[in-house]
Amino acid sequence: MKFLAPLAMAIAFTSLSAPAFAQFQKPEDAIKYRKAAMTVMASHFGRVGAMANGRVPFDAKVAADSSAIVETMSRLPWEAFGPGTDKGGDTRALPAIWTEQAKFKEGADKLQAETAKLSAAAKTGNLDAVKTAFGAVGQTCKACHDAYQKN
Ligand code: ASC
Repeated sequence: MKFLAPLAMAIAFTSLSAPAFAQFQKPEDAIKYRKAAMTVMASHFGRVGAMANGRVPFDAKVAADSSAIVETMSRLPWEAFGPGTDKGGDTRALPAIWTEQAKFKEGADKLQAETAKLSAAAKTGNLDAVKTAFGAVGQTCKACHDAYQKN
């Protein structure tokens, strides 16, 4: 099996050095990918929200695990907004994403910063800290959705 190693390395290197969006064969694949990341993020954010809003009892481990998933997911959607992925699938992404790339990236960066704070807060096991960080993440979600997502 040793002879496979150079091949595996070549494949790994090629995929790492290619532009990030090149991994998607067609726009529909990118659209599905970014929506899947958003779906997982929203599901786990919702679990934290249920605790932050007192709808379910606070469970520090569930909050920490879900917040860590939210943080990880918040890094994923962006490479799937590459050129040409504004259409070609079922998407509510607005054209402004591609005409305001710097501003869109600011929003993406802000989300990642705020979800990192949520994850850090959840690790402390302090519900008040989770509530504060949850609110900040929610506002960040909303600001971008208001600007860049069709209702
Ligand atoms: C969620 C979710 C969003 C955000 C947003 C916050 O749980 O799915 O899109 O929070 O509603 O305002």
